Amino acid sequence: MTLIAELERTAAGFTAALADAASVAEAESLRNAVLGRKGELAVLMSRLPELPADERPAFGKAANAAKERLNRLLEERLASFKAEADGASLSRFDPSMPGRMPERGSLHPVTLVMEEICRILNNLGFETVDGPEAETDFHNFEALNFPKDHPARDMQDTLFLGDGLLMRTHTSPMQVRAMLERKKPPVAVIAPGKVYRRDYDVTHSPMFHQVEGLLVDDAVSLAHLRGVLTHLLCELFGPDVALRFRPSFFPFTEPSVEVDMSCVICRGSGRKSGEDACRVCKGTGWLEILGAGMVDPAVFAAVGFDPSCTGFAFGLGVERVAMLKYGIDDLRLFFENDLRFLGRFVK
Ligand code: 2U9
Repeated sequence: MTLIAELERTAAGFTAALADAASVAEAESLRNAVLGRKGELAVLMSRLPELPADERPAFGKAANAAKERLNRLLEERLASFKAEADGASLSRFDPSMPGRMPERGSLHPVTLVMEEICRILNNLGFETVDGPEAETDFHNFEALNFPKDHPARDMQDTLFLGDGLLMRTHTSPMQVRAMLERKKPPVAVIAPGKVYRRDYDVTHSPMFHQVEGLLVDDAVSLAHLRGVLTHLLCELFGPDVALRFRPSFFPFTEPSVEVDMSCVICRGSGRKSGEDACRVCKGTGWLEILGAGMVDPAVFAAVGFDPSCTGFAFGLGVERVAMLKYGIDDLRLFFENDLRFLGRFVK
């Protein structure tokens, strides 16, 4: 068979096989076998010297033309495979299916409760203040009348950062800063935020949240404190909540009180009888909810206020309020970030 006849036979074979190819892979293997570097066409072209010199240009031209034509046919076939695949995936698209809804985020229960406490107190006229979480000994302890040897200043209780800084152990330093900035009464501020202690067990987290309040003015009394706290707790837990003040001690307040509220579960009844005793208040009818007192004159002196001015202050733990409000019995749930838990607090 002449070389030119072999060329024609190869081209015809390629065209027929391409028409029969059932997949991209089959078409690609044909490309290799016929058009590849060591394919049938390359072999035919390498036999050019077998021809008489005057027939060589015509054969070269025919071989190049065949190569171009077969390449074009192959590209067209590959394009038709792709179009078929696109069409098939389009036919699997069902426009009547409902869309996939993106998951909605929600605020953390601690944030929700902290914002609610702030809203209630802002409505009474308290202004929210902010401040650094890394504090000085002066703002966190000294100005708040903590003696130099107070156990809270111990390495065991406070996270020290070096360079004279520590992680604030309460939100009070923000109120110290507010008094230093305002220079004199009146001061009516609340300080919400994170606080840190070297404490870690089932009922303590090294980071938790507080909201503290401070009112400094002429003739502020424990009665004003009681009025503000009654309003706050009734707004948070319902209008029938009763309050009880018990004597306590804090370096920064004198007198100091622990504030109890009537149990939100048994509504103060305690259900004292044996088996049936309320598990939340343990049958006492009361729950410890916050600490408070009249600002110690030593605090006023430390920030340059007239030590004869009067003021009350209070502080509450936000996680504790959230646990009682939502009936959560394990503090650790707040810090595990399990979406099954967090997703239950969508406003
Ligand atoms: C200034 C002066 C006094 C804030 C107060 C408490 C009492 C208190 C605790 C409640 C639960 C902290 O989260 S907790 O462990 N707080 O008992 N806090 S009086 O007194 C201040 C604050 C600022 C300048």
